[in-house]
Amino acid sequence: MSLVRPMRISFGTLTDRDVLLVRAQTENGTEGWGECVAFSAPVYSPEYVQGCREVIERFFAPAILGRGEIRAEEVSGLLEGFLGHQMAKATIETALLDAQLKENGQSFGSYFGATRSEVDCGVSVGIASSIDRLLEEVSLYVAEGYRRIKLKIEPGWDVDPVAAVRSAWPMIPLQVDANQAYALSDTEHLVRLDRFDLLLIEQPLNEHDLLGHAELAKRMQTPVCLDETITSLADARQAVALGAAEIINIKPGRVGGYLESVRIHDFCKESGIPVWCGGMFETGIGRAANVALAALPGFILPGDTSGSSRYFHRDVTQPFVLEGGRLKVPQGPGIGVTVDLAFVEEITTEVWRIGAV
Ligand code: NPG
Repeated sequence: MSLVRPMRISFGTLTDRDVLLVRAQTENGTEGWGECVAFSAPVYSPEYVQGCREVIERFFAPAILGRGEIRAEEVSGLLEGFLGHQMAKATIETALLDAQLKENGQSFGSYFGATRSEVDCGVSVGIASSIDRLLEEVSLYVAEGYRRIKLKIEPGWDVDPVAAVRSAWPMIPLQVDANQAYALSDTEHLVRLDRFDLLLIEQPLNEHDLLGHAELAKRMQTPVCLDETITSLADARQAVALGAAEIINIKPGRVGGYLESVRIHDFCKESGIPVWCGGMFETGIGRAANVALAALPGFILPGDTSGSSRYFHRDVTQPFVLEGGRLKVPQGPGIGVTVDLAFVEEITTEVWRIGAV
């Protein structure tokens, strides 16, 4: 699906998304959907669409099928022997959870422990061709009612664009995301961002550089938030213990699913670490589940849970539309949104059938 507004960041420009969807069916014929957040190329994480497809078909499906009805809660244990591949694992777990909750008549939000019926929404803005263009784009989002703006930064595109946005909107909640584009030796430069009253700086350094993030966190006033580094609850515990993460972006695909996301949320809530829900340009399928997760009490910062119109001309579910800068948490069973099967079929390029379907 092609993106309405492409996103340029330090590792390239994303103009479209090749979306891998898993449609699971229980013995009773109930269907569940899972959306894989991997991109076509392994640029954000080592996972990519065709790799996820392969690992699911070759390893995960055989480990799960043939065991009778298994519960979504058992998926991570059954797949534990296979290393990594969190996004592919999350896809399977989510599809099974959707089917399971549909059979029980329970929504994702109620199952996760959501305490809100709507969530505050933020939007992520890519690197623009000029500061004027950036201001134009941000003003569109502000007019749409977004409650927080996130600007992508990289060396050469940081202090000036942030200063321009801050001076145009002195009060707007603002944060920046570097997607690992800096080194610890850039600390003095990054400290110049402190005067813009930012909510956070996200993943400034390499994903493996926990000690670097801990050092930077000591030297910057702006809170350091981790994204790519956190692929599990264990990572979150370590990062918090080291002082490398003062805030965590929870992306369910990156951490192996919604169940691990809830565990990370619970740990962070107990530890006084704010969390927010990240985005991976999900269609309405993944977005519905993200919005449900973002309704948990520890998600105190607005997420990258933008309206469908930020991403696609037409969504594969009913579109998510912002009202007063918020999205409503779906209340129906499972993900709580209906998949437009005819449209999905129309845009499908490949289908794999696994098991007795
Ligand atoms: O709103 O879904 C969204 C996208 C939010 O910026 C976003 N995603 O690093 O968090 C990120 C990021 C991203 C952008 C990741 C482009 C990979 C490529």
